[in-house]
Amino acid sequence: MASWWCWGTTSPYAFWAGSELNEADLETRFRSGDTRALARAISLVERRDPSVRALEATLRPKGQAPGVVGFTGAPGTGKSTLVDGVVALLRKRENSVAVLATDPNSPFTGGAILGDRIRMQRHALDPKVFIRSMGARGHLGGLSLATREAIRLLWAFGFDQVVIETVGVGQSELEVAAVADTTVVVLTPNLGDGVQMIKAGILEIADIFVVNKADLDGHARVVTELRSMLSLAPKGNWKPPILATVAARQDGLEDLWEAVLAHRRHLESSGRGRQLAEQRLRDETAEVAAEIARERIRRALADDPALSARLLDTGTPYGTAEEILDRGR
Ligand SMILES: Nc1nc2c(ncn2[C@@H]2O[C@H](COP(=O)(O)OP(=O)(O)OP(=O)(O)O)[C@@H](O)[C@H]2O)c(=O)[nH]1
Ligand SMILES: [Mg+2]
Repeated sequence: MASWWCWGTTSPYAFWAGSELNEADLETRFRSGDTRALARAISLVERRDPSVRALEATLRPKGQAPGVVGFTGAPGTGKSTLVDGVVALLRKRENSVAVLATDPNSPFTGGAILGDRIRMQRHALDPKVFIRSMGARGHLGGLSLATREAIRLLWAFGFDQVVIETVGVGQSELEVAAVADTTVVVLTPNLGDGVQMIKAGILEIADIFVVNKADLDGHARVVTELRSMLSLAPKGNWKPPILATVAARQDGLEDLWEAVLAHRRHLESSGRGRQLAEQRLRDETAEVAAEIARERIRRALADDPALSARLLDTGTPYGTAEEILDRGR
């Protein structure tokens, strides 16, 4: 099937996603381990294409969920370089690994090549490594929902580990914390006025701090300031460790991964991991419900000019929304 034909037959995005698979093929090829089918499914999720709901029902994850670790921090702190090193380390340990580079301010990428993928180029030919960029500009809460669904697809596909890199702007740090089991906050010695520059909210989401670029001046100062700042934080069961790395030389990565594993053990033994997973499922269900409701209301207003006219006349969005939802499907 020529890809231009997809424009008229399936979702127009099928063309953009660079795939000429139909939905039945997609499922079969996904199951057979074809990474192009996985990439296509993630494109559907990224665009919030409703056809993915059917796919989700058939591609139920099995077995052990992959460990999900998220890296966040200001632009240029070395997140991609760290992730590249972590991928290399995991491959040495025979783990398969998927990397999602998420940017809430980018348009849908459709998997297009971003700088992050170039930085991780050395893994491009490894069939046990899957690297994918995701964006969600213009979609309300779209990125965390899309990322969660993408993680579920990666789970169904059989990946052992999922690593997420989020560009540290706006709400994205909080979004990564909402989907990852372990959140690594990456800082550097170039922190301007020091640790006070750290944005509000970031201390709370960090399970592990990495002060990268330990080869640069000012590194020790950042570590000391961070340590004293953390000593003031309320004591929880988990005390976030502060690690030094030189990602550019792959220094400190073994310790970083050991800290991730220690945090996972903590999640497991304290029962916190299970609580978080349950909470995430509840949140996700609420987000999906909102998405379905929005779609239904938009469709009802488009299909029913009388209702639309009444809404304009009465100016009662709340009542109109309830009326549409009460109608059922
Ligand atoms: N001196 C030094 N430079 C580093 C180190 N790690 C990374 N860099 C450099 O820092 C720059 C930014 O690295 P990236 O890995 O792209 O940083 P990032 O956080 O992914 O950047 P964004 O994705 O744009 O937010 C690159 O030029 C890296 O080579 C390090 O440990 N020391
Ligand atoms: Mg990056």
